[in-house]
Amino acid sequence: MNIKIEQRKRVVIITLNRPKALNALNSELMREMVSVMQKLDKDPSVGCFVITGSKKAFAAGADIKEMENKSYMDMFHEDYFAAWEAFTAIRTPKIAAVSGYALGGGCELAMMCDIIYASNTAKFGQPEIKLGVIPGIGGTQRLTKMVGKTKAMDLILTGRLMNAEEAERSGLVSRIIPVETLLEESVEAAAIIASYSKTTAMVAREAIDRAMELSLREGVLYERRAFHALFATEHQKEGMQAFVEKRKANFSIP
Ligand code: CO8
Repeated sequence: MNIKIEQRKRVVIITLNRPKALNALNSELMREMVSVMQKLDKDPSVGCFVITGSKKAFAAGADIKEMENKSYMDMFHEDYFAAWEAFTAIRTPKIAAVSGYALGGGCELAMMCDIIYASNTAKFGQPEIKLGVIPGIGGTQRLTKMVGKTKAMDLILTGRLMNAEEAERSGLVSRIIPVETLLEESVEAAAIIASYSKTTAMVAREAIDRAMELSLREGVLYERRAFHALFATEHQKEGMQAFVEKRKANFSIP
């Protein structure tokens, strides 16, 4: 296995584990990760994922050695890396806990998660231009939406790396956490998310993701309909009753 999986109560930690290749993302790793997460996505006891790497590297990109000798026809017929689409379709919330290098496909993997926490040592970049290619797992699109056109152009055209402070300032990263406590604090945040209704969290993240795609008017309508739909759940009843009765809500009901 190219990943390690650990469950802590309702949080599943997935650690990329190809240390000799700085966690470069090859096809095998991608298949393992997607298949494990697809199964756990359906498990009501799993409320949040934390995806992490090592101190030195979250992931130093797609595996250059695997790609090096491929032809256009190989890439096209394999639809190389299209399976990462299945990763984005996983509906359980996902936190990327990034330490060290998050480059190329590594930065793109972090951006396919819902939240990015970075350690003070994190370095983000899309240096594909140095290899004669461009980002291929959504980098030109997601980075542009997250940090804006001029910063995305700067990063992708120069191939330079961005430290954690700049990444937070640019809106790519939501918190910077000391490297020693990155995983623990990320798991704590994941446990908070996982303590709420999984249904509600799924609906919330879907609504936020719509903001990347829809006009404001359509997005607000989508949100309102999703809000209405939550009144069909026991979790809305429990959450509101608990508030009125001045007690903690119990979202472990099915
Ligand atoms: N792929 C394969 N192996 C890698 C990768 C990688 N992306 N990154 C590092 N490694 C390997 C090195 O080859 C080396 O292996 P070995 O010991 O066998 O020589 C080992 O990891 C350690 O790496 P370094 O010795 O280079 O370590 P340094 O600390 O000196 O440098 C860096 C660390 C700066 C991260 C450096 O390794 C580096 O620049 N790596 C490449 C970064 C990069 O260019 N990433 C983008 C990859 S392309 C990509 O992600 C495109 C995605 C789109 C594809 C989808 C198509 C549809």
